[in-house]
Amino acid sequence: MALLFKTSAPTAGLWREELCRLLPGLDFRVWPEIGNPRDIEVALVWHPPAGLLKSLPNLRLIASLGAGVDHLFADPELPPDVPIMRLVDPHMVQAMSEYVVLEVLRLHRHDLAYAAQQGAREWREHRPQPNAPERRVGILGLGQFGTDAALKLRALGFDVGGWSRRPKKVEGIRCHHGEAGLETLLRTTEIAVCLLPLTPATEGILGRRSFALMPRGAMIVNVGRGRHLVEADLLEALDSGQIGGAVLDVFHEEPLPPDHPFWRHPRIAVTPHIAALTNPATASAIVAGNIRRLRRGEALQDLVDRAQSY
Ligand code: OXD
Repeated sequence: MALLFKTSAPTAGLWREELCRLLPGLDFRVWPEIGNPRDIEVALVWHPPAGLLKSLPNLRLIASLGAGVDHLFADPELPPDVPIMRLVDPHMVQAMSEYVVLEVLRLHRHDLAYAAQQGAREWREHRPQPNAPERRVGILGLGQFGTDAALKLRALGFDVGGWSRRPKKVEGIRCHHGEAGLETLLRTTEIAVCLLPLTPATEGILGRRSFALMPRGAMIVNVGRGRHLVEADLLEALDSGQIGGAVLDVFHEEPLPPDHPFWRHPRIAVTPHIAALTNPATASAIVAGNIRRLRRGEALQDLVDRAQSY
């Protein structure tokens, strides 16, 4: 069986080593050295060029190199009948929660303002400083990532609410769903964390309308996708004071262009899409598990629901 690997990250060597150890005899090919396209049965990819997957006539599994699969749905020629798996790796869930907890704490404790003050050698307290139980955090997206982050914030004492498209129950978390639920959550959210998948229904969800529903001075953390956020609306809401600060890990254009206003904005913190990096050492076992199931004709795990685009 041949597997085609494609990403711009320099991880091909690590993946080859791990997957060939777990699946002896695997024919591991790295794009663009495809060889005979008829040999490829599995594509393990991140942002494949449009049309690449369609050009592999015997493809039986498309595996995303990350948790998100929007990069696959961006291909207008995505083969309609090949199963797609997303990476659901507990290592990434843990990494994402570390990032979310860190950034929520930074916003909660006025850390962006104190960092700016240090640069200006300014000694000034920001008040009020609520304690965690008085701070309402809203998690948009209660999948594996959102639920884990919500529970870890709850364990720190925050008052945590969450929103999902369909009804969900998470112990200790105020759970909301649907359009009306989103409005209710936003009205009570001082720090919103976006952990949603990017779909036509969630694109632009962090925009003027949502910002207006949130209490004045509310803050946001975006670890979903750049296109969840309407960038011009955020700048406007920061200028007006409706939004008090933002931590952004994902952007419309990545890398973020050097002249982008977010780089120098005093109330925006930028990180380069590192919230939860794929770890070949742990993720390879998950991909290998599905390849074994594929070989044995068993049901595959972590499959994407094409109708929902995630
Ligand atoms: C992912 C990502 O989807 O890193 O895994 O964005």
